[in-house]
Amino acid sequence: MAILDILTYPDPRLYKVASPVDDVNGDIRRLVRDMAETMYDAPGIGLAATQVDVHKQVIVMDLSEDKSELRVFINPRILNSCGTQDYEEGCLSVPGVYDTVTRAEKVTVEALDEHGKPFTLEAEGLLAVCIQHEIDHLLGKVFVEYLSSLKQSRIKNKLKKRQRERV
Ligand code: GNR
Ligand code: NI
Repeated sequence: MAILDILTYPDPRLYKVASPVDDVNGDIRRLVRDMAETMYDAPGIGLAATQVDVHKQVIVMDLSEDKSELRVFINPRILNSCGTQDYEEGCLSVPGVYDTVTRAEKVTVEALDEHGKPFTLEAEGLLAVCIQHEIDHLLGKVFVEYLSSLKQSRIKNKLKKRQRERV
């Protein structure tokens, strides 16, 4: 197992579009395990492979309090969505920034699990928010892109300044 480095916005690698996984093999299962360890260590409730600079359609998520409900989504597709909800989002790639995003209230998602087995899940509330947030990462999109351009440039400047100070 390994804890992977998480890319920080506005790293250009966060804008890459992930490719579908064509074979859910041992390498993918190792990636899933490392991503889960990285997510729990951060700690966060979700992580997309894009955030660890692997541009494959792999997501891990766990909304439980005790790390007991790991969910894996490989090649996820939203089949249906309805309604809207506002949620104050954060992102491990945008540390210290929280802001409200409007997304669908309910989504039906189809994906493969870590054994390559297809499943369909109907999600609402925070689970639906998290699925949409992670699928956006696979499409090269970070949640701050839903905010005003003024807020986006302030966030970019803040994070760039912080990175300069850390080196
Ligand atoms: O840990 C996370 N918390 C969170 C809170 C509200 C909405 C979305 C998220 S996902 C985030 C982890 C992350 O950055 N995943 O990409
Ligand atoms: Ni994120």
